[in-house]
Amino acid sequence: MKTTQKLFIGLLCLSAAAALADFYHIGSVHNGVGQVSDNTVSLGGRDWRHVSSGAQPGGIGIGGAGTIDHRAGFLQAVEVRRWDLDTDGDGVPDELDWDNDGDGLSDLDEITGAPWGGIVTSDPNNPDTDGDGASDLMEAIAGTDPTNPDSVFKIIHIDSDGADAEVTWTARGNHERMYVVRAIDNSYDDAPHIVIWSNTVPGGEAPWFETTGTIADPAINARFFAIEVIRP
Ligand SMILES: [Ca+2]
Ligand SMILES: [Ca+2]
Ligand SMILES: [Ca+2]
Ligand SMILES: [Ca+2]
Repeated sequence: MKTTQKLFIGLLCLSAAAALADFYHIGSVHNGVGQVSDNTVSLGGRDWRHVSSGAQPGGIGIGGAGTIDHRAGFLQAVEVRRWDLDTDGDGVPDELDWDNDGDGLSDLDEITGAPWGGIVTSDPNNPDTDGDGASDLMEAIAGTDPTNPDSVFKIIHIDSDGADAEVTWTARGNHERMYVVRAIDNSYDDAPHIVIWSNTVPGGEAPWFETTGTIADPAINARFFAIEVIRP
């Protein structure tokens, strides 16, 4: 937790410097603990407000070389031009929102790309960075690329293979995800809920291990299929 807080503080310090350079949307990454001041400050013909963090490490510490480091209070000096910006419209301004776009992934996870092992990063102000219909959180769970609209979890083929029905979907190989294939006989009255197969899928190449999964369903009735992906 301390590591996370320190990272936020570093970002806010950068934001304070950026404010002097006529920066509009600053400090949009926050730990969600602080508060916005009621006091407005006019600077350069614009209004700014202070944002504080309630979870910063406080007090005075001793540095590695025996120097004294002040750790408390400096965040009070951060001034924010767009204190009222609320990307996802949930009533919590971005400065205090741990998840600006409301996609279920924290701002920190999105700007570091931690859910994807740092291979790519997603946009903390866009719930579906690549616009493929799968939210950034869904792509994190499925292990697909949030910046590539061609990389998305879906059924791509249902066909007959002799007497069997063959179902194929886009999968993450290397046994990194669990897939559950569900089916139900020809009916519009219920969602597919009968589990007919579940396992991991091998194959693919690093870093994405993109491949396909295929199962053959020997049932003789017409069926609807659904695939579920589980991130261990
Ligand atoms: Ca988010
Ligand atoms: Ca996002
Ligand atoms: Ca997407
Ligand atoms: Ca994608």
